[in-house]
Amino acid sequence: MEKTLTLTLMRLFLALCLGLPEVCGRREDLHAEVNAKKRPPHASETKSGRCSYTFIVPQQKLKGALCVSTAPADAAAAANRSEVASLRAELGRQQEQLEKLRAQLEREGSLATEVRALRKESNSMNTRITQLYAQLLHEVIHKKDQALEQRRVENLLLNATTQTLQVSSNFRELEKKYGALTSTMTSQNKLIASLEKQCQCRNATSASPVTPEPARTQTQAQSNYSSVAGEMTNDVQRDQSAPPSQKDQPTGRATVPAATTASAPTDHPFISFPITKTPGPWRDCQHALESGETTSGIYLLRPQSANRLLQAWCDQASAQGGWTVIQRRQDGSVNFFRTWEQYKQGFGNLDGEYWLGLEHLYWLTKQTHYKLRLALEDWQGRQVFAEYDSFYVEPESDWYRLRLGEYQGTAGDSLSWHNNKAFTTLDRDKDGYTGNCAHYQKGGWWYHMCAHSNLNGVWYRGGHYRSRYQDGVYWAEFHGGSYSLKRVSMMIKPA
Ligand SMILES: [Ca+2]
Repeated sequence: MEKTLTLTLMRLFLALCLGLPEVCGRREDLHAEVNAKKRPPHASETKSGRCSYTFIVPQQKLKGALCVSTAPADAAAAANRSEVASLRAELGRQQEQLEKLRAQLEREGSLATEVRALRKESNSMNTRITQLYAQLLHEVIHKKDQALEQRRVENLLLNATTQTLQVSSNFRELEKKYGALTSTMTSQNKLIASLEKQCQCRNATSASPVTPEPARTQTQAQSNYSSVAGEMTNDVQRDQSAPPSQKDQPTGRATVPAATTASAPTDHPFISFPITKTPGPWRDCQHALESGETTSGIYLLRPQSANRLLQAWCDQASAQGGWTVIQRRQDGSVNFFRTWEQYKQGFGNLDGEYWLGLEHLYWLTKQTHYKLRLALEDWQGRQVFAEYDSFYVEPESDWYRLRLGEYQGTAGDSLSWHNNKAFTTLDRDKDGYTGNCAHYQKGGWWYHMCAHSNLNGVWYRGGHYRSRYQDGVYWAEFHGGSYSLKRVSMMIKPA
């Protein structure tokens, strides 16, 4: 009886196992083993594998035979096995699918990382592109500016080139004109020289010869002026309108033999002066005045620290006296269109028209502080003056450059414009003009570009003159540049 119950319980357990495939899968072998070990041989065992139904009944005393049908249970087990197999296959498939999905997921994960990295890279690239764009923009603007600047410079260069060409063509034209004028002047000089020769021949043949202008001299001072018929030093500057007559000559002046005057033409002035008023020598005319020499005349001077004697006209009457005359014009008797060497040493007649000489001027004004006075007179007898409170000239190495102080006077200031200018003569061009001012103004002066005053110019008779150039003896502030003054003198005195 107990054996039967145990069997029933075993079957029930088996049925439960089959109902749960996973448990059953594992338990089946165990069940088989249990069956093999514990189940005693039984009559119903012969039909094992076929039982499929289990009935649980209350424990009671069985009477009669117990019949258990096993056939349906076997069929169910078989079905369960096939189901298990199919489930297993399904599980396998699902596991396989799961593996695939995992692999895919892994792939996608790495892909996502890659995408993120790419995105990051793209962002940085965008930033860089923005930067580069800004840089490019800046460069484009800068290049535009540069191009504009270049165009501007090119235009300037073009303008400058055009101007240069124009100036050079103008210069060439002027050069041509200058050449033509020079040749005209040369031919005129030649003509004048030949006319003078003809004139001299006629005078020699005539019974009563007229003393030629260059031959006149004075009793006190020997004339050193002569009309040397040189190319540039002839009488170009002489007033041609009316030659000086006998009445222009100072009274009491005797005509000396030609052997001592006209036959001895020289550029060196003031040589062998026979008589001076007093023994001297004086430092200057102020020194003579202070020593009691109160009459105007020729005095012998020796500037301090200068190993040279010179003579000059002392004006002891005008403006308290003591004036050393350094230049005088009054009758056009002396040619002032001279060379550098002549302006350096001086020329003319000490009691007439003369130029004291730049070298003398240098040594005189080196002694002390001098002032300059210019006395001017027009053809109506009107007299004016200009004074400069300081005056000296630099040495020859600096072309006797003019150094002038403050102006005062009644003539107007026509010399300050020449201050600090070098001296220029026909053969030494030191002026600020492209050509030589001395050629146009026909004198020697501290020319600038060219002159507001030209006291060494051509002495024209009568005031207003007609000439191609402003070459008269003029003081621009007094009657302008086309009026040639009658009397002019320049003199110096210690300030
Ligand atoms: Ca010049």
